[in-house]
Amino acid sequence: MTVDSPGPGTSPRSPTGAHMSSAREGGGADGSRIVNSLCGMCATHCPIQVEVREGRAVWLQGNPNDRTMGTSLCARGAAGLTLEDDDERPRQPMIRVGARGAGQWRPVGWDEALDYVAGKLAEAIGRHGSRTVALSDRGGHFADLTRRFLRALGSPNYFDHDSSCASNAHHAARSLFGLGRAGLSYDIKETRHIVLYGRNLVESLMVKEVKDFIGALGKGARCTYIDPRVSLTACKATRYWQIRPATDYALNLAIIHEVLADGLYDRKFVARWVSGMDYLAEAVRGCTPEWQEAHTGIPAAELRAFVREIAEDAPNVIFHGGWMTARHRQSFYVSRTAYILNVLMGAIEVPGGVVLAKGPADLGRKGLNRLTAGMPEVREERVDGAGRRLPHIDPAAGLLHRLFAAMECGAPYPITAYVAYRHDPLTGAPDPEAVKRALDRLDLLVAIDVNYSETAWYSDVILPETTYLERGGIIATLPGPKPAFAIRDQALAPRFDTRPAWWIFREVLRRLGLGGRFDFDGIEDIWRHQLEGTGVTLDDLRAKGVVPLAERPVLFDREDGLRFPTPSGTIEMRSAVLDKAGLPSLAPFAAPAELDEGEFRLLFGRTAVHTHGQTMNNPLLHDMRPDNPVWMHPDRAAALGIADGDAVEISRGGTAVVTTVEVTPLIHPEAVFLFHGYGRTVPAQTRACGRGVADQRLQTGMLHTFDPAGGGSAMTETIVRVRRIEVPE
Ligand SMILES: Nc1nc2c(c(=O)[nH]1)N[C@H]1C(S)=C(S)[C@@H](COP(=O)(O)OP(=O)(O)OC[C@H]3O[C@@H](n4cnc5c(=O)[nH]c(N)nc54)[C@H](O)[C@@H]3O)O[C@H]1N2
Ligand SMILES: Nc1nc2c(c(=O)[nH]1)N[C@H]1C(S)=C(S)[C@@H](COP(=O)(O)OP(=O)(O)OC[C@H]3O[C@@H](n4cnc5c(=O)[nH]c(N)nc54)[C@H](O)[C@@H]3O)O[C@H]1N2
Ligand code: SF4
Ligand SMILES: [Mo]
Repeated sequence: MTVDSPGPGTSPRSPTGAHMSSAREGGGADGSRIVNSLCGMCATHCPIQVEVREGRAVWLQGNPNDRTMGTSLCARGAAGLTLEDDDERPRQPMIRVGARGAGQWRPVGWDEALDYVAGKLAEAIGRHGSRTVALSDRGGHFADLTRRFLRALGSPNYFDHDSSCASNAHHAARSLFGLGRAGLSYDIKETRHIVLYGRNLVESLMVKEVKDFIGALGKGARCTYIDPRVSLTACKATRYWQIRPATDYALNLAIIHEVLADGLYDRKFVARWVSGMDYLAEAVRGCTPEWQEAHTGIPAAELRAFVREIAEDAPNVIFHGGWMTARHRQSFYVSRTAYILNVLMGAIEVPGGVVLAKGPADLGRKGLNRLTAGMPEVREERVDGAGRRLPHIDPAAGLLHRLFAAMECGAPYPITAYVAYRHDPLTGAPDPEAVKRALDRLDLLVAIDVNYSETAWYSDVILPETTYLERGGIIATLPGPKPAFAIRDQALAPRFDTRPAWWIFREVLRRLGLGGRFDFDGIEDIWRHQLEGTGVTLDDLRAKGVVPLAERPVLFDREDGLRFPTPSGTIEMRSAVLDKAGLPSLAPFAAPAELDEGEFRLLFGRTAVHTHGQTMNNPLLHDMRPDNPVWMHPDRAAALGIADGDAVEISRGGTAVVTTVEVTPLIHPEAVFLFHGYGRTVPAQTRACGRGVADQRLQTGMLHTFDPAGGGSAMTETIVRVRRIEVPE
């Protein structure tokens, strides 16, 4: 039997784990065994080891075969054990019986659930063609599987979550280098100075990156951290600027102005690789340190001192292009100018700077066989226009908010069936009521999730996936200066009547008569297909968990070895693709609107112990941080008669939420701040339901407000009002 192709009647966890063929023996003397896998508590997918005893996971740790990772895990990674033990998750397929969102369900077997889904899909495709089916997922390492499913169906409408995440940074990188965000990595370990714009990397974290960052600081590296809020990363920084929200672009234009005025840039690198320097000089004309001070609140003299300092540390410096990056209308240009500063510093393809990610082909090796290869090409235009009507938007990710717009108005063509896989748009997209209005137009909404997500609770069918510890996943390529293959192996038998996604997709396709387009027997069969010809064996990969494809980080020759796939082959200060889209490569800075007394800009971010909304009901993590009081500056609180701990109403238009207030100077006076993910509404999540408040619910009217150049939802343009309220004892 293959590892996790659960046949009919797969039983709950066998106390011996005896029916699992993936078990490698020889762990502890007590019969325990170690399974190498990938964490699933956030989308970073850190390499881990699972110690399994008598069919139960008893210990999780980082996989020390990955040297940077060592045995470390973050709090969320460790809480994989409590996810496993949690009964408050979907335990079998369910079909909705009441109104959407009413929470009335009929538990069904897999055959009935899959027949229902396939029947509805067949109807939708019969009426509108395959393109009427859309699917969104969390993107990243395993998206090759979901893309295969959509290709097999014949629909172009694959979306990842990125329009509410890294879309602006991704498109900024593409417009400059021709490479997406993932095509660039940061050599934080060796850097001498790292500049972070709201990139809260010790809290909004990836384990390896935190270790590199703390290690670099220990060796004397400097960190300049810029954020309207004192985050944990601000506390580690050597310089902190409490910038006025949504003004980082003015700051960057002024830094570039100084670098050009004082001739502090790497002339040799720029002459070899860069085009459009005249355009850049024109874009920063008049953007002096004094000019930016009026917008950002950062003293001109401090900016000048910073520029001198970082130029001394160049080229081993990093201006981080951001990840989530403050989500305002010009955050694309914040990212673009941060990337430009790396170029001016000559910090490209040098130790301690920005290093181009390498794939197997760059090392003269064969990469994984792609699951999408061999599938018929889908020529139909995407419903969001990405790549064609919107030439500057990457069609590999799409713009999810444009999908919802199309769903709602039926144009350019109808979307009538939608699968949310490993994705919870009712938490992750702004304005859930607006998203629901779009979802209400569907004939079929399916959620494939391990939790009762907000979207799952609103869907027609919930197909519960086995947890990451209970399933094998497709092999991933981890790109970077030292690329690697990594595997998620199955550690445990499923506790409940759940199935891995590859099995679900295959069974749906079979029912649609498309089984020939996904004819794998099991996950091992998929693994063997992926690895064929790569020179890496499945046994080796399972024994180590991660197999690097190079001995040490690879750096290309900066004279002749760099390739930038832009139209001109250069690093384009003026982007030909943006020109084609009719967008400026560097727009004039647009100052944020002044706010009234009582108005605040609503900012948000992550806490180190939760992943978005998905861990809110995790017993361990819920206890660590069960709710999210709103942060407010003491001066503003005093003016509004608000004291620490008071109950307040936060409102926008007709939407209002009630929470308590944390009065703190750690937040800029113009803003209030909430941790994201709270305010769950699913009653089946008894711990999290109703605890804390949801920032996305306050983002009313913002679903279709986005940065036109980067496509990212402009969520931090949300202005709210706050007032004190009396709560009855
Ligand atoms: N207002 C506001 N909106 C935001 C943000 C914010 O801070 N504020 N953050 C934005 C960012 S950066 C992002 S990345 C997005 C994230 O938005 P999402 O991608 O929707 O969030 P995730 O928490 O990563 O997980 C999505 C779903 O995957 C499920 N899941 C987890 N593991 C598995 C699994 O193994 N199998 C399956 N099938 N499902 C699984 C979870 O239960 C969850 O329901 O939200 C964005 N939206
Ligand atoms: N623990 C944990 N770690 C995670 C995740 C998680 O859910 N939990 N999610 C992962 C994901 S998907 C992502 S995208 C990353 C996100 O990682 P980051 O991009 O670091 O994102 P956030 O946590 O959203 O942090 C946003 C910060 O931006 C600040 N900010 C708001 N407005 C402005 C502004 O105008 N200018 C500046 N300079 N700063 C501003 C906010 O105050 C906040 O501190 O984290 C990843 N890591
Ligand atoms: S950062 Fe934490 S939760 Fe995310 S994959 Fe790594 S250990 Fe797991
Ligand atoms: Mo994200």
